[in-house]
Parts: sequence; structure tokens; C-alpha cells
Amino acid sequence: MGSIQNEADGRQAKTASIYHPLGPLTGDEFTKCAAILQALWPEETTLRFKSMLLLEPPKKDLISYLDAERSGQTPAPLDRAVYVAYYIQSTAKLHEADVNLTDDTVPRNVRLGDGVHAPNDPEEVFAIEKLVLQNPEVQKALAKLELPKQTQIVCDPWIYGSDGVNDGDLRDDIRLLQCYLYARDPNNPEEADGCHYAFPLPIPPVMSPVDFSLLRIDILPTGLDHTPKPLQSLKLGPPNEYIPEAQNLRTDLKPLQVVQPEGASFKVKKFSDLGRTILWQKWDFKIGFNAREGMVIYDVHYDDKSLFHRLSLSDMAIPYADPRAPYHRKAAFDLGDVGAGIVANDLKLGCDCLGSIYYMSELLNDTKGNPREVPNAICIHEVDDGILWKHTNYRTKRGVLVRNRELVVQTILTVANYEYVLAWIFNLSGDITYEVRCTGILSTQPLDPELTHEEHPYGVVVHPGVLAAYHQHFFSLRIDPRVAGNGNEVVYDEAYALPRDKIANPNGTGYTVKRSQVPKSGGYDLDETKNRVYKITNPNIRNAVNNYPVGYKLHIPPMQFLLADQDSFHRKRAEFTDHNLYVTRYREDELFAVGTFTNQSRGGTGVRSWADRNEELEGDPVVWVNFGINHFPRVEDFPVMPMERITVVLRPAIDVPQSEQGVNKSVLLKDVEDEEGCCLAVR
Ligand SMILES: [Cu+2]
Repeated sequence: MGSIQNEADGRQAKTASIYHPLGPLTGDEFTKCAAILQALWPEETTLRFKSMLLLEPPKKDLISYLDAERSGQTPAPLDRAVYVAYYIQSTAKLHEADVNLTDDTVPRNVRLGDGVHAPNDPEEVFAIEKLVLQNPEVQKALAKLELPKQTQIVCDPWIYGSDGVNDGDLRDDIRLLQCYLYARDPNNPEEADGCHYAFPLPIPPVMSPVDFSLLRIDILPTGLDHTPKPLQSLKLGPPNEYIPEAQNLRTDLKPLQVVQPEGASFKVKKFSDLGRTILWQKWDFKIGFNAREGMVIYDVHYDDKSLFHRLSLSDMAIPYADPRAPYHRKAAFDLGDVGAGIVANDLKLGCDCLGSIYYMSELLNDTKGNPREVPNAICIHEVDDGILWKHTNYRTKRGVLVRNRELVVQTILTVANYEYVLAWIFNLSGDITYEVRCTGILSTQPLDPELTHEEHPYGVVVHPGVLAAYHQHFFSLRIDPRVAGNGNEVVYDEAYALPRDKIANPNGTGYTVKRSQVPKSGGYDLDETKNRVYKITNPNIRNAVNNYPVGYKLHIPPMQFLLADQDSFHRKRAEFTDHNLYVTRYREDELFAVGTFTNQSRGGTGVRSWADRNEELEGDPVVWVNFGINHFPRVEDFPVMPMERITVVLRPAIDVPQSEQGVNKSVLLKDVEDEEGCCLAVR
């Protein structure tokens, strides 16, 4: 039984259970799944549930179901099943199981090897944040810094990472957390929202989330080389707060209200308790949600034509540049190590999105297998996106212009210091844009104050005594296409200059475009020297105008590939970061580009390994679009980074009404010129 709250209209309604094979897991299903697994164990054995993810039915069955449903039939229900990763409480004994909720069976329940670790869960992380500060050894180390008595210490537990070292207490084979410590402004110690990233401390204890013991206390290098200095009295720099009450805010920004007097143009249908079908401007698709990927888009159709079976962000990788211990291990996979659903923000009306908003609240499991609410995890709204197209007949001066409207399906993740604003954006001309806005706070590290004006090899000084290391952000978008039905291919078009030829190309100006097919699974790259463009096509369905196979073109932004070297663990683990795209042949259990378990992983479990099967695609390709940025921090990125946007666009080859003042009701600004009357300085 799901409980849906829509903040937009303030209603909360208990809903009856609606079956659908793609419906996000309901509260009853989480509870039942936990009970079925618990029944396999003696009563005194406590299970700690990590992941509980909907195990989607086999694609073949699912497609038959969805097609039948679309043609108005009532297809026979498919089994509901759950993928579960769980520990025996307070041990490192990790298991994974498939639980069938339809016939109450557990077809698979296996103990995983010692080197495989589930993500840390929020309960463990919050516990560690407290316990690390209560540890006498940590307190003794902190005392050496001689901070003002009232100083509050804050802990950011970080994923430990891998370096293959298993010597003494420098071991990366057991599940650990590296606890980066910070102070809050000693002159404002009670401000819980104070920006502690302005006061990084050189002490990162290593804690076990299994028994909450302290393994060791590292000391961070704070100079220009690898040598950590003995702990000594530390003079904290000035604060740098982002909360509005600590700022002098501009006062001359006039309200800009988004008003839809006739309501929104989209319709929402419940396809399950927690899943929603969106109908908007010929688009029709389903939105699901899970702990790992957050929002997932299914069964995308435009004008009743099939386009994509499943669209999701499959993982992120954020490796840091600083080669000094322990930073050499600093590399996060935010979906695999944490979970996009788990850290989804509770979105607020009139804040995260403007206008007429529909929210989806979702449910995830806690570590006991009980449901917990993720309120307003996804917001859906329309925005005006400026001009879609325009043409003015210069002879008659008549201009025809159509404005672009977009439907934005958005979720926002907070992964400790950082925020990711993630959106699937649909428009009026068949484009689907995946937009990432990187914002939030840099994960800072301490720097000797006298080096504040020195150039640093591994990062940028963003505040006195505060270094922000260079780091790369990688994203892998998983596209399971169904353009115009089954039997898709991946092709690429390239432009070539034609050789000079007395008859065919007498002035040397000609060029042509050649198409090639992606023959097998593998890693593929952009090539701007050929303007290489990848397309997903359906060779069985032809465009009526030119008889070309219909298709969707992929606008993939260029990126610098992973800089860590071939033998590094960053490279072995972050399997998707060395090509602009990977193409694999569809397999049921291959959803996550770095593999199912990324926490302290060793590699060999992700998309590079799957592509290496060198398989024929046989009309069932999965396209992994990899993109990202290399973040050279700026002083202006601190304390909070103005968003940096990256987009991937999927676009096809228009009946939108002309943009008219009668509908848009724009207002002519008057009396806004300045004294000289020359410019629109709105006061
Ligand atoms: Cu960054």
C-alpha cells in the first residue's frame, strides 16, 4: 500500500494496490520481501537490508506485456520480484537474493565473496558521524590542533576506495569509511548549517561501518608534497557561509512568476501505486523509481510510435587528482556507492521548480526492510524554452515563430557535499534531453595557510588554507532503445572531403557523408575531425520522404577521458570512463555501468568487461552514453558552486501553434531607461 502525498495540492491519499510489472516496489512488497528472506534464517539472525530493487521481468515478456497493454488488452500479470543485497547484521557476510513475491519463493540466495561490499547505508553513515567524534583516539588527535574550546567538529564519511594495499591496517579488502573531519566556525558554533568546508582538518580517521571500530587515524598532507606534518596547533581561517542570513543579498531582483492560467498541459495517470504515466504533447512514457537509479523512464512513445524501452542514469564516477595518500583512493560512484533514490531531495514548491508542479513521492526500504517515504522525490513541470523555430519572409516581412515548451522531469541528489540536479526534458519537436547540473560544495582539503597564494599541483586554493582538488565527473546514461519497434542498430555518420577531381570536384570544395554500422559490442568515440555522429536506427522502418531508416541521433558532449593510468584502480573500476559510448548486446542483469557492487570494487564487473565479449548486437543493442567534466575549481565555486550544466540530446528528424501575443500576454516595459535613456537597466 503506497501513500502518495502531492505537496502541490496538499492532499494525502492512501491508494489501493494497482498491479503493474514496472510499478516501483510498494510498502507491502518491501515488508513481504524482508519477511520471506528472514524466514530462511534462524529467528535470532538479524538481517540488514541494503538494496531492495525491483527485479524487472525479462525484457521479452515485458515488451509483450507493454504492447498488449497499449493495444487495449489486459495482459496476464508477470511475476513481481525483488533483487536484494543484505548482510547478516554486524558482520561482513554479504548475500544477494532474488525474491519472487508472486509465489513467495527465493530462487537465488547466495553468499558473496569477502572482497565484495554493499553500499554504506544512511543509518551507518549517521552513526559513524557521531561515533568517530566520541572515539578517545580521535579526540586525542583533535586536541593536538588546539582549536578554540567551543569549536564543533563535523565528519563527512567518505567511501574508502581501492588501492590494492592490504598491509597491516592499510587494508582495502574490508568495508571501511574514510572520515574527513572539518570544524564549524568557532565564532558561530551553534549554526548547524555553517559551511564546515571552509575549515578542513588534517585528520581523517578510518572507521569500520560493520562494528564501528576505529582502524587507524591518517594524517593528511597539507603542503605541496606527500609528507604529512606532525599534528600541531592549527589556526583556522575566516568563515565562508552560504546561508542567506550570512550574506548581503541583492535587493533589486523583481519577482518573475510562472503562471499557467488554464493549468498544465500534461496529464498524469497512475500505472501502479507509485508509478506514473505522463501524457504530454504526443509524448507518453512511464516514470519509475528505485534506490539505485532514482527516476527511471520506461516505454517512451511519441505520437504512438515506440522510441525507447528504458532510460536511466546508470552510474557516476568522480575520481580526484591528488595522488597523495589517502586522496589517491578518493573516487566515488555515487549511484553504486550510495544510490540516487536514497539521496533524492524532498523538492519544494516555488523553489526547486516554478509554475504548476506535479510531485511524485516514493518509497524505499530501510535496513530492517520496512518502507520509508521519499517525499517529493521527482517533480514534473513545463517550462518555456525560448524559440523553437522562426522564419521571416524577408520580402513580405511576415515572421512565423514557434516557442519551445519543455516538460521537465527532475530529481535532485545531495551526495554529502555535492548536489546533482538531474532532469529528463521532453520538447515539442521530439527531442529528449538529459541534463545534469553540478552544484553544491566542493569536497575541500586542508592547506598550510602560508601556501594560500602559492600555485598548487593538485588543485586550486578557494579560500585561505583551503584547497579544492581537481577532479573529474563522469556520468553514464543507459539507453535501451526501441526506435520504431524492435531490431535497432547503432550507426555513425562521418563527413569526408572529396578528393579533387577534374570532373566530380574541380574546385576541391566537395564533401560527402558516409554511414557505417557499429558492428559489435565495444567502446566507441567521437571524432570531431570527421564530425562523427552516432544514431540509433531501425533498418526495418523507413522514412517516407527519403527512404532512410528512421532513427534517433545522439548529441554527445565531448569529454576528457579518465586521466588515471591504465594500471590504476580508478581505471580498473570506472569502466565507462574511457570511451564516449559503449555499445553492448542486451543482457537482463546489466543495468549499472560499473557493476552491481562498486564499494571498494576491483573492476571487471562493468560495461567495459561486457563490451569485451565482442558480441554481435543482433538487433538488441544497449547504448551507454558517457559524458562529464573535468572540474578545475574556481574561487567563485566556493562556498557553493554556481551550477555547471552538461546535456546529452536524443533527437529525431512539427505542428506546434504559432507563438501569439494573444495567448502569451507579454508586457511592454516602460520607464525603465536610465538617465541617459540608452539601455534597459531595469530598476
Ligand atoms: Cu566538481
